[in-house]
Amino acid sequence: MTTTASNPPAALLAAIRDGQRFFVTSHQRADGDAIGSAVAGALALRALGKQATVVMDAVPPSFLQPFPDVDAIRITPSVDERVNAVLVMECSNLARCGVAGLDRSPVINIDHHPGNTFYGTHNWVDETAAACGELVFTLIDALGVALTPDIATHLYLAILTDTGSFRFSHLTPRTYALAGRCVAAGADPQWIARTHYDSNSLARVRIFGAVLNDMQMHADNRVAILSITGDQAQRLGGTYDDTEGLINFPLTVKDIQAVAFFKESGPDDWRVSLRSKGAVDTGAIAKQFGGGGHVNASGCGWQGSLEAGQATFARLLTDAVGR
Ligand SMILES: [Mn+2]
Repeated sequence: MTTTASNPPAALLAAIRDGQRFFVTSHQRADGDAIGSAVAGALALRALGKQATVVMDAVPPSFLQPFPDVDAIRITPSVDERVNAVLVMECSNLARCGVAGLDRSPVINIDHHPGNTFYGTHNWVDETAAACGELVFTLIDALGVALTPDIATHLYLAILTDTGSFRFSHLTPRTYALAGRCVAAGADPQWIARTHYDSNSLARVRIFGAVLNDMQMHADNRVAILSITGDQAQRLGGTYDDTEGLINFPLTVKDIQAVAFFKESGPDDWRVSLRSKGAVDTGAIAKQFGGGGHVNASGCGWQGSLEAGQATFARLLTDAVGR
């Protein structure tokens, strides 16, 4: 395991040092690493006396809005201006940012995702980083920018959320050292965690309760099938947005190896999300129905009754988890 991530390429650093006007962006459906990396990067550029505007395609989710300077993000489907460079954080390809016109300017690609397509004029991709925020931290050090409480807050947010609160892979002594430096510079771990995580709406909690209560179990409790209709979500005071992350919850049960979640998208028309642990391949199942994804996370459509869909996916997932 490496304990030190790579350093930014010299040409990338020079492009930043020599430039005056920048856009900074990240991926659609922004998460803590996307916002933390982008805003920390922009704040650091401004500390160097440069102009830096964060541009994104949509307003960030409510639990990210209280973080410093998030209200200054320019929300737009496209940009016309040319700038000296666009810093693209956390995007394995440029289309993922959802803002058109950024490729009018030189692109600086900073990412830690496998499968990055090296679409930038300058590319810095390091899969050993636990968060893109780790790379941004290294970049800020290389630029000689001192951590302010606001920059530290965003870098800590990026690291905290992309590591699943220090639970996932790629955690190294370096991750903790950087988090420690954020706290020393004024990031408040309790405020950041509470603001990000304790943000559920009442409707979301009620929807989780109702869907989990109706969960069907198969294969000796190793396969779980969930479902919800638009009417149900509405009756509980929410929308499908409130089901974000719900599918991962059954996997916190030790014995459950695979989960399917049906969401009604029309009469006899369902969106099916699949999740699994270990080698249980949900991607191969999704592919049979014209969908796709990875081994542990995939999705597809189902045309037919809910009952028939539940039976079909219960059988396929039971086969997948094995006897
Ligand atoms: Mn990330």
